[in-house]
Amino acid sequence: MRRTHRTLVIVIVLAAASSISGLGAPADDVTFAGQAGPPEEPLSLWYRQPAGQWVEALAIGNGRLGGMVFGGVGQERIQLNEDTLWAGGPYEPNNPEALVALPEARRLIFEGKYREADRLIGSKMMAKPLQQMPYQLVGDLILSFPEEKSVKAYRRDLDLDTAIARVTYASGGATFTREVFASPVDQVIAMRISADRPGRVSFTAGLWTPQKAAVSAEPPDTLVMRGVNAPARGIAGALRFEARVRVRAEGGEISIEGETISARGADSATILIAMATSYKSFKDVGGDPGAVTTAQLAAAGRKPYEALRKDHVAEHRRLFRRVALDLGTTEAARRPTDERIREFANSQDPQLAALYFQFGRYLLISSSRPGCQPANLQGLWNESMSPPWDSKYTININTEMNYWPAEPCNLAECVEPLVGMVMDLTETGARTAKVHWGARGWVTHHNTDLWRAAAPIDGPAWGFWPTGGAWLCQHLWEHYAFGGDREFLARVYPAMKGAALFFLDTLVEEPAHRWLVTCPSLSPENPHPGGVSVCAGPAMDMQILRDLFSNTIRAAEILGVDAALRGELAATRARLAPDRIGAAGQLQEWLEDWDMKAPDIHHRHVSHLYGLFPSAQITVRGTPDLAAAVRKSLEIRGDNATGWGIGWRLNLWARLQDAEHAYKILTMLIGTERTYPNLFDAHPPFQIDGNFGGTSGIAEMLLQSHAGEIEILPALPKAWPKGSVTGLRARGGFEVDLSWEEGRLTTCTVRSLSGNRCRLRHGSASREQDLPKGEVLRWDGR
Ligand code: FUC
Repeated sequence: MRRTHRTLVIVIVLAAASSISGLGAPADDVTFAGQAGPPEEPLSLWYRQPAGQWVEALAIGNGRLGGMVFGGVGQERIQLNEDTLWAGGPYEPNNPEALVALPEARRLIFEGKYREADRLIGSKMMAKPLQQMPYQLVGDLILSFPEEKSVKAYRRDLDLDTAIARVTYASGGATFTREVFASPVDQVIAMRISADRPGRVSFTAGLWTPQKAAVSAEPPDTLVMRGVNAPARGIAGALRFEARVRVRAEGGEISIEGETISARGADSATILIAMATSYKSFKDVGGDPGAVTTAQLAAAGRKPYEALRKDHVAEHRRLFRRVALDLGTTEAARRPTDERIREFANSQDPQLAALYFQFGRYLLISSSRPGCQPANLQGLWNESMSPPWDSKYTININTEMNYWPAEPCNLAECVEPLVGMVMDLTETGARTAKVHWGARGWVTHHNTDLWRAAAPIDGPAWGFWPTGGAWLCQHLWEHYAFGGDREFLARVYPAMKGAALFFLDTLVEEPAHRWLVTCPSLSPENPHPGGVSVCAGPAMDMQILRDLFSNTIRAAEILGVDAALRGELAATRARLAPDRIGAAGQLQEWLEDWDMKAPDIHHRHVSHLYGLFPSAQITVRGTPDLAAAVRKSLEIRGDNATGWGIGWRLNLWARLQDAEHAYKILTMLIGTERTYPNLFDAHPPFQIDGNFGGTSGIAEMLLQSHAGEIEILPALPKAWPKGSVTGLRARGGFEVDLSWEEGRLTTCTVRSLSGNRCRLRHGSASREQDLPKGEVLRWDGR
């Protein structure tokens, strides 16, 4: 549905779009007239003005290549990323001094001398260098268009169903359209610039980068940027990279001027961008980015634009269309996305929640396809040489949160890059386990990077946490729990076993109860009343290890291996410190009842609540006392937090099955404080985990499957009285479609993918039956 153009005139003077080009581009100083209506596809982000800031630009990606599309009229900027362009090269961060200090650090902690322990750990037991390598950018493609004084009906949008960003406007009697997408099929970013009148397409294309690189033109139609990556923290850059841009015009002329290419008087033009680095693996940088980009550009160049577009859309839809969500729609849905975000908390706009949900799925498809790097703190999209927290992998919550929606939201193959990273870490983390802890198996602390560094970084308050790898292993098990792929389990079992062996070797007995605990460790980033974070046996570690040991035992049983190890793991599991309820009725974060005395009781992390979500050790029906303690802890902590902190709270309230509280948290997430105009999550600054936590949380409100049964509409808020969802996945190998009216289930359809017994619950009603593979069960919840 297109809104008829109104005569109302809005005037927006844009800030100069960019000061970086040096391409003689006119700054956008354009009058915007004649309001554009919404795009036809309701799953679109759209705006009536170009992006002024990076967090207004629209993200495209094929898992490996990323682009941020600004949509300026006089100047288009497409900020470019390639997911292996990080600083540094293969390096060894392990510190041989660490192991010598380990017994003393443990003694100090068990004697309650936490500050002394912190000092010792800080001086002797951290990685060298103390920080890892940052993720960086390729640069910008800048297109300078002829000067425009005034344009009409300007609109830019991102259609989530086609994964195509678009800019349209009218000027001088012609309507101009730009389309841009990152093709997972042809491994290029493709852009088409067209006008509905012949001969009207003219522009100059150039490349800019802050990297050490040179741009040159290769006749007749190609720009090439060749560079080397940056050093960081004393580690030399070891990568070469190349970006190649080809401009093709239909009609008109193409010419090369210096390091730019111009199209003049064309009917339309197609721009193809290929990018690659010499990265082959965390220990091999011997790739040939020139050969790769040349071949990719040649292959893509042989296909007509329409064929590139068609293949891209089909591949995107193969994943994207597996899940459809309808929460109802209102007039608000016809407004531009930035306005809707501003008003979400006070408007009736259920479709924005559905859009946010699908945007999270879109982001995962766009930043984490098989064969690529996993989604980092910013997914794939980064415009800085020194981004916040280096845009790495923070494993004490952020990386895991990125992957929470993958299995339930039917994007299981998007986990593959994470699995690949875990398998790499079994190698680098084995060195760290040996050098830092004198242990078998492998370990990863709270961060890693492209080079899979596994040693503790930053400082003891953040980095001295040995449980990161164990948490990542949860995703290996969940992939099996949802998909039932025995071959996959056999492939990843060595990683689970190795993670478990590390803890068999490093758990120590604490003096008070003789429980087995991690030490030194910490409850992620939260200082306790001892004034520092380092401690023994925080609740989160114990919960993660219960999962790791249980999953490893189950996997070994399924695969019929390691009988003796199973026994050892079960015996050790039984001796881990249990979850405990403190004097305030809260779930204790530490071995001691410190929660109410901790310096920051509203801390953003809620690590000890891992047991409720993402784990299933605590459930509302199975362990009601512990679930009540989690609720108490959440109340004490408060609702407000960083973007991901709110995302985690959303999932927790959904698991507590408190629909209205979950919804309240969702309104905090989808509001201007935690969501930028382009729907990116605001920590702030931009961090993508909150997007994924939000998508996962909405799924958890509609369907849960962690407690041995599929629970339908466990946390449906009043704001969504009528709706439907298709294609959600449940553990045990099921795909579920639901619809509801007046807040009550009308139909539920369960498809069996693995032939397991199916247990359903809706409120107090339940149903249980065998469901052979391929068969479908329909239930109305009564
Ligand atoms: C953890 C969090 C911070 C931030 C960083 C990337 O350290 O505590 O809030 O998200 O990761």
